[in-house]
Amino acid sequence: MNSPLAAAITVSLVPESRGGPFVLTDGLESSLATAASVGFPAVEIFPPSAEALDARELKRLLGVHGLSLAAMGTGAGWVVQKLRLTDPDPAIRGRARNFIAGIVDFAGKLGAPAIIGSMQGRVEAGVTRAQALAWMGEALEQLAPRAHEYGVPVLLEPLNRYETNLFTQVAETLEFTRSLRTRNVRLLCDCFHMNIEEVSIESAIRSAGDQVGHVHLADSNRRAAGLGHIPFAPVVAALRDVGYRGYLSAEVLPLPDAAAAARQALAAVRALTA
Ligand code: LER
Ligand code: MN
Repeated sequence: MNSPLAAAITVSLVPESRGGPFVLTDGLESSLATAASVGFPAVEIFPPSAEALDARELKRLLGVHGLSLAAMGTGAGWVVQKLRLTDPDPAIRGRARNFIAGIVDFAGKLGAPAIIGSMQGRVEAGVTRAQALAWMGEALEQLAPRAHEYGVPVLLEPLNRYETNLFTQVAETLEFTRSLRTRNVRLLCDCFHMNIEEVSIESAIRSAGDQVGHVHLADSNRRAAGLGHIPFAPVVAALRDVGYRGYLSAEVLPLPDAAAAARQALAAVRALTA
């Protein structure tokens, strides 16, 4: 979090994520060039795995284009490898944890946090909610101190009900994070999910206060802010009121096309933060 309310844009390097909310999907080099030419100061990267990335090359490209790394997603562990932290199989839970640890280390060295969204999994049939929460707790008690060594948090993202039944709302997610020993988990507030699950997006942000660690600025239809019907001015006012000084990251669909979505996402952040 290096500047107050800066824009970021999503870059996916995972072919299997096509159709998902990622704007730039043309490979690392081309995507970073596009992000910079549109005017973004930062990118959020969704990699296949930590091992699939070349740290030197990524650092070089970020430097060439004057971009920061806002955050790094871990969802490919689920999308590609079907790993999740609440899988009933302990071997899969262990692999999920290792997968995320790799991204915590990789992103941490670049000063960026890792995101746990779809890797939270769900409360499966035959598993109690208490058990799923205990598995999440065990994982986060390891991953969050690991991220702390790099001076970054781990980001836990409530998702909408069609993607998980574990963390769908800010209140229950906060109750869980406050129950942990580690103080290094922050919430990722994704306005698309919040528009489905929260009574009020801005009230949820106010209730999270200083626990807001990252924001996915996506509209009601998951297009760039301004292309749906969420009133964003009160959302940004709430973020300012809680002292949030991080990224407003466009994790949105590349519609009507990637270039137009990118331009709209940046214009929306500029208008909202002017
Ligand atoms: C998934 O819907 C999402 O919002 C991502 O940020 C989670 O990995
Ligand atoms: Mn999201």
